[in-house]
Amino acid sequence: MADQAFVTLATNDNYARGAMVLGKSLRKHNTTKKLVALIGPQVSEPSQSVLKRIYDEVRVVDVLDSGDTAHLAMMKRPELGVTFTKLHCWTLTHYSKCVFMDADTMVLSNIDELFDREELSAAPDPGWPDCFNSGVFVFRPSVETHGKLLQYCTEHGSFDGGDQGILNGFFSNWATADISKHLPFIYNLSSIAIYTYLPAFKQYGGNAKVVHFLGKTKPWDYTFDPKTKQISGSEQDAATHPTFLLNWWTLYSGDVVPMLHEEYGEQPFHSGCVEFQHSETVTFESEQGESRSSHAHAQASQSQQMSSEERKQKWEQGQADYLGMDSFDNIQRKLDTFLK
Ligand SMILES: [Mn+2]
Repeated sequence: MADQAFVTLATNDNYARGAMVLGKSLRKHNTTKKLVALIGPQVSEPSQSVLKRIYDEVRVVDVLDSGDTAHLAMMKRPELGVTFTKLHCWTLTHYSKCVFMDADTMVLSNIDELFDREELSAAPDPGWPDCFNSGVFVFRPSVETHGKLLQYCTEHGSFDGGDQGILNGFFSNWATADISKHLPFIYNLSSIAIYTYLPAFKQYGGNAKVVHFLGKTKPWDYTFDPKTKQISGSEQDAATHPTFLLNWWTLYSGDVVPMLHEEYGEQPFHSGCVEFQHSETVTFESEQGESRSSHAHAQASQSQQMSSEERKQKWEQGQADYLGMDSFDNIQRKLDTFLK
């Protein structure tokens, strides 16, 4: 149906990658619905181009620029910036019904049957099951509802600081009013639940239709070697099921990374895949040739003052420190330690 759509949100290039994988997973499972991505103004041009190849509609939402009620709401509650961007999905009134999905979700089968449900349908949150998890929900775009939600935001704020608190406050009878609005947990299976109730996961997990990578560490925070299918990095967070993570990386490295390469062209970028990092750096080294060593020392000392978080951001913006910390020699050394 042309007037029904899956909608997601990406406010930066990392979440954009999640959105790319989500969109690809929906296409792979032959959805008949439209795909819409709401993006923040920070999403880079090449990422926008890839999203446009996967999604029917990519819409830049800049609440700061909007000059309307959303902007006013934002001025009263500046801490809810991303939330206001998400609530923007209610303004997509050229669709009669939508399913919102977080960019850190991925579908494992066709889920078009969710459009048989009514607003607001969602699955229980594993942390507090009388609240719904706002990573996957069915809604009806409406300017009126959007206005009421914004008003609710300014009056009550969010009890958890994000959209889930607001939506649970606004649709407050979800837990008790209508059981048909309770989506089965398999439509929003968070990896956290696997560890909190393993026997249930063993019993029902095989039927999972949507996996939600809840928690701090997202799939794109890892590093993947497409040859060996090894996922590495992020020791602190074991809450992700390895099979789901591998599904994500297989789709990302096979279907999304080639598109990113096409859109970035000569511009370097950090794909997160070991072999791509390697070949990009080789290309750069052969181009830059001799000028490398003369700058290497100064650059190296400069980059040591940068935190690893800053450095990661630089990578993602395509500003790798090729002459210093991210030089071929250093990356080669790192790769060698993995290969041992
Ligand atoms: Mn999420």
